[in-house]
Amino acid sequence: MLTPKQLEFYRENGYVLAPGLLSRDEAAALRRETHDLAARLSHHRDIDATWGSAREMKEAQQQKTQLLHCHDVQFQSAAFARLIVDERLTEIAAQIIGSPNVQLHHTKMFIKPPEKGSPFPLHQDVPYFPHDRHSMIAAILHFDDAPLERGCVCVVPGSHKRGPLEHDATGSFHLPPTQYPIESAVPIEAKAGDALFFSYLTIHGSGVNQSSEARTTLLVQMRDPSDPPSIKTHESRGQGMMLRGIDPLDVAPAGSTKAAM
Ligand SMILES: O=C(O)CCC(=O)C(=O)O
Repeated sequence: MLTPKQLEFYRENGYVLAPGLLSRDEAAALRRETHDLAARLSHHRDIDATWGSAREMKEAQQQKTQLLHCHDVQFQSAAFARLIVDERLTEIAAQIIGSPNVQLHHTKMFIKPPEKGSPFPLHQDVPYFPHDRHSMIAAILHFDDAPLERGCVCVVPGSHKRGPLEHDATGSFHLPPTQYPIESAVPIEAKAGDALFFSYLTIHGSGVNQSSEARTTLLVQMRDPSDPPSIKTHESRGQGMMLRGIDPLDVAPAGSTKAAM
């Protein structure tokens, strides 16, 4: 649970780090799970998800970077299915969202490989999946230590109060890097087991992993189930799963109940 002070920090800044949400042993086990999954998937397809804009920027600096990725990992391994309903995660999500009910939007694992882990230009998540009441938050669970040189997540404190901003929609949505350089954001260095929570309105991104170790994370995107999507977009297989509480909107109309089988 967050303390009232941590919750107040979140309301002011649009993010909060929950140190040691998982033990280091749990983080190490989930790291193995993530890397095993990446190895399994890589046999069959290219799982590099480097943003087009990040690729162009790095190519201009003659640097080839990589970002190993998979969406909705709870369908790939039960360890992730257990993790996303873990009360240590969902209690904090409920506190931040301000609802006893927490619904999954999607999950995604990222491995930024050593020395060449791709950056994320600064952006908000809202253009990808806007919702009417902006209840959407992300929790980034760290399975490795993530100091600045490993490409830790960086945020612009208080930017969630600015509402949705105009993004460049060529390729991936991001803010103009000249106006919003990554260096203008605050690095949130984290330890394995820490979880970073932030609003989908908070400007965030991350730099290149220049270290000799991978940066491994799982991002869990969650919302209040009574906050409807503003447009039909970014739908995925796991969307709508209840991680905590109930879905008050998913009630079958009278007379539509199927006969018991
Ligand atoms: O993992 C990171 O460094 C940032 C991820 C991110 O910004 C996103 O998926 O929207």
